[in-house]
Amino acid sequence: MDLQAIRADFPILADERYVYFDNAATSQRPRQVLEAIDNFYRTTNANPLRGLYEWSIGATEAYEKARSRVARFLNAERDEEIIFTRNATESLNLVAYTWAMANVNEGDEIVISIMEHHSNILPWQMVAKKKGAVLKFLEYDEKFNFSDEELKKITDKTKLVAMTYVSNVLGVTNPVKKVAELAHKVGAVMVVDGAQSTPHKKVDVQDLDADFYAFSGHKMLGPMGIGALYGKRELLDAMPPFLTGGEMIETVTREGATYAELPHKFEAGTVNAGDAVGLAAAIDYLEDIGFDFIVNQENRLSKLCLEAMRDLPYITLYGPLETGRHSGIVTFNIEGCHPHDVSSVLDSEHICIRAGHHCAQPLLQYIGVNATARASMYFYNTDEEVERFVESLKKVRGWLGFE
Ligand code: 7TS
Repeated sequence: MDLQAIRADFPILADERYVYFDNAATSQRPRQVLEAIDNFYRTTNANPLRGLYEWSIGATEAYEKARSRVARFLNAERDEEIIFTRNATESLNLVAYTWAMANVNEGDEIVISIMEHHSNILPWQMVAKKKGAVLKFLEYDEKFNFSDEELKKITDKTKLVAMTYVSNVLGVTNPVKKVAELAHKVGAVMVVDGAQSTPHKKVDVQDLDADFYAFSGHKMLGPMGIGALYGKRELLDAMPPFLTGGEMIETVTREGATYAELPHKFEAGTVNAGDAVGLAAAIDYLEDIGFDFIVNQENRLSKLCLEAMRDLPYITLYGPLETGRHSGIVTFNIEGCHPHDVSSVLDSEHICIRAGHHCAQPLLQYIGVNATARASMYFYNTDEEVERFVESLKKVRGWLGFE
């Protein structure tokens, strides 16, 4: 695979002054995705799912083709198990407001992990509060694993288990398939937050036996404003709608309404067809590159980065020692320097990283820090960029007056 040819597909990467290491926040987009969106609006645009004329029918077809593409990508059994949303956050809220509000009751328990992004914490806190349920946290051990003892928090009282497949701070992959099995043994549903896994690994929702799987398009080369929720059909069918209004109905009278079949029951209002088409193009691109290449490249870059950083005595690294467990994510602090200052110094060298709590405050409290810096690499990043990043890191303490 020719990395320079891959980079040439990404217009923004042509400006080589910049090193973009904030891919866990959002990825960059190749021209194939930009062109697919552009082409939709130039040639196919009309309001999908309602018009009876050629353009509207074309827009509907493009939208439904994109849904099929997502279904195939995740190995969903049926297209109607894919609900388009704005992002992973909306997908998780959909499950909370519909399935959970209808099925979680007083005294029931919801189990999540301490590693969750706020988007996979707050919806469950809301449900627990409204329903008088108990929210429990699974804590990981010194090797970043959940022990069998810890997993015993999943009990007969558990109604729902939610866990991120890949952590946006530690980069580790969690055993969601095993946890789904434990959840199912006690009759609970398993919600997987796939925001950080879908960009980096082949996902098979049937193999994982996830009941729900949420992800965002923008972290995997797609546009912002489109994501999806996979849900098993029997569950989605039995759930009440989330948002109500146009397009999600069958009939409406003065007194009430009956709802449309799946997936439209969960897609109220004019849908985001242009970005769904962009997401399908992103999936085509990722599959053309292949997840073997993506995983190898991320692991190689993580290794290079971690090995260089380990030699710097003033750096604390968070996450496993094994370089192959990082999914391109390297989280760290520099002794005496606030991560915001680290990020600002790096910015002056055009190096883009994230600093702060990464929307995972309970995790940072568990680690015992208020904030960290985070470099997150994707398959289009290069060894030279890692070297530039590490060289700049070596200057940070000097610039901040420590040396
Ligand atoms: N879940 C995880 C594990 C995430 O990393 C993120 C975003 C979300 C959910 C929410 O995704 P959204 O597209 O709905 O916003 N994570 C990050 C991050 O690490 N830096 O910026 C956003």
